[in-house]
Amino acid sequence: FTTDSYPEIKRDPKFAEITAEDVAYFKELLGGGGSAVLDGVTQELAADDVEPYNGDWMRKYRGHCKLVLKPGSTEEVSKILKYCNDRKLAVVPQGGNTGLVGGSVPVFDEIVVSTSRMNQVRFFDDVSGVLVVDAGVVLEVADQFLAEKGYIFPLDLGAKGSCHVGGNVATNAGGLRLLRYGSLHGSVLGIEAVLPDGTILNDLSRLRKDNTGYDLKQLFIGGEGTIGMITAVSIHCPQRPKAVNVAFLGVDSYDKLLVAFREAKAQLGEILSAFEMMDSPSQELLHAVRPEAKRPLDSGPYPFYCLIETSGSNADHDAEKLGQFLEHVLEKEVVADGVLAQDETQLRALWAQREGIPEVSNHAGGVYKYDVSLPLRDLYRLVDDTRQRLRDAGLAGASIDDESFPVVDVLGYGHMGDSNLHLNVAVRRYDKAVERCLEPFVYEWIAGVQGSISAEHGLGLAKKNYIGYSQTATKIGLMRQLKQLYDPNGIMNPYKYV
Ligand code: FAD
Ligand code: 2HG
Ligand code: ZN
Repeated sequence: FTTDSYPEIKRDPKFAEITAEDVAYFKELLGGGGSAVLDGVTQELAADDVEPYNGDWMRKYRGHCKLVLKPGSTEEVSKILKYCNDRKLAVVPQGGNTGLVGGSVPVFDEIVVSTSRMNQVRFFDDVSGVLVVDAGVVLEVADQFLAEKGYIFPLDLGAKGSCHVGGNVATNAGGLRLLRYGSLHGSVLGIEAVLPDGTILNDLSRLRKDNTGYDLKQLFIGGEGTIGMITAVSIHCPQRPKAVNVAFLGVDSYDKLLVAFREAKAQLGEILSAFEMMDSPSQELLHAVRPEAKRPLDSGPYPFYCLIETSGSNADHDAEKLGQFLEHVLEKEVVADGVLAQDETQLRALWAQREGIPEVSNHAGGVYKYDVSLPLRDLYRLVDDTRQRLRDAGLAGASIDDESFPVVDVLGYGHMGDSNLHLNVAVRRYDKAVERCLEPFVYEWIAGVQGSISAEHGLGLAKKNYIGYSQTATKIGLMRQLKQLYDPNGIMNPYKYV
């Protein structure tokens, strides 16, 4: 871990410390499977048992919580939050703990309230496609349930095997097919949430249209656990496409990639379901870490690659369209080489070229991640400028094998179809000099082109000091007022962005 402690953040003395009486209350409430208590409070579990809840996926942020609570129902969440609010005990809601901005783990000794035991499908209607699930249902489990009914969850991402639907909604996750299925702000129909004082907000609407006043659920979508805990979600799910086709292309320049994207929209229109971009450093790192993986193209390497997916209802028609598109862009020399997946195994292998990048990005020791929205034309320039800046500062070399530099390489990839770049600076160790070189440089750069410092991962702890680069003082002021309204004691996910 880079951050065992946060010298710049002080524990707020208004929060109480957990006592043996508190633990006794929670044990009484939750019984056997519901509470895990760290050695030192009741001597029940060793520190190791709490460790996974204290550390994040990147091994970058680390808290010191002593208590993890696993309620099994909304009523239990309500009792927990009411008790914590009365006692002024701080709380961190946690789903699958796959978040990438340090929002899902405590900073000090906040109590983790995990949704892992709230994992039931509550309702599904196979005419409307409306699904209602507990917040702790794993995304992939929800999608498999839907697959059996001929439907698909309108969100997919690399962490699907671990992340929870509640966590997805709390972060307003975007993922690999936002281009097709839109944002959760559109597909989520309703939520059930518990407010810090224990009030249960039952807004589990199953209606697509409902214009009766302020749409309060939207505040919880992307709220990152700062105003309440989501306990269930109602979501509109589309029919599962019968035909899915994937192409993987090598491209000689970013300008040509822009042309390829425009052509894909023009020629594949209604069946286009993903347009993902990967640069050469991200692919080289992937193959350096996984030498057994076969490269999709016989030619190359190319400075850029893209993965194009189509989803439709007629396999022959879609394959023909994608084939014609590929022929066209090859003939016009927009792309240099390309391959079409011939079966499910190849399709998965092509997706692995893209989905595997986050996992290899911190292989050498660590990674600085920037998840940003930028105007498409400027998107890759940020990667070039960042790489140059690190080289000029003597922090990055010309080759990933040169171990005398802290930086391994600068990777650019992401959801190009949504103008969402993932800038990853892979490092051998977390290093203050690298961090100072990157921040606020990256955020200033983004603000300079009117981009957003967080496209889909949220702000959490990582970006709490930088929100002003993307939001006006007026909006930040309103956010603070809303936080005060919903959570006057400030117990929900403190020290994070608001
Ligand atoms: P956690 O990490 O547990 O929590 C995330 C935040 O939500 C925290 O602030 C937490 O306090 C809050 N929270 C969690 N549950 C609740 C709840 N029930 N009520 C209120 N607040 C809650 N993200 C994308 O957007 N697109 C991607 O393509 C994508 N790909 C990823 C790939 C990998 C390999 C990994 C590791 C992560 C990826 N992510 C992506 C980031 C992450 O998976 C998503 O943000 C995910 O939605 C988080 O869900 P979770 O259950 O793990 O939430
Ligand atoms: C993805 O699109 C995720 O793969 C993760 O959003 C991006 O790790 C990252 O930077
Ligand atoms: Zn992403």
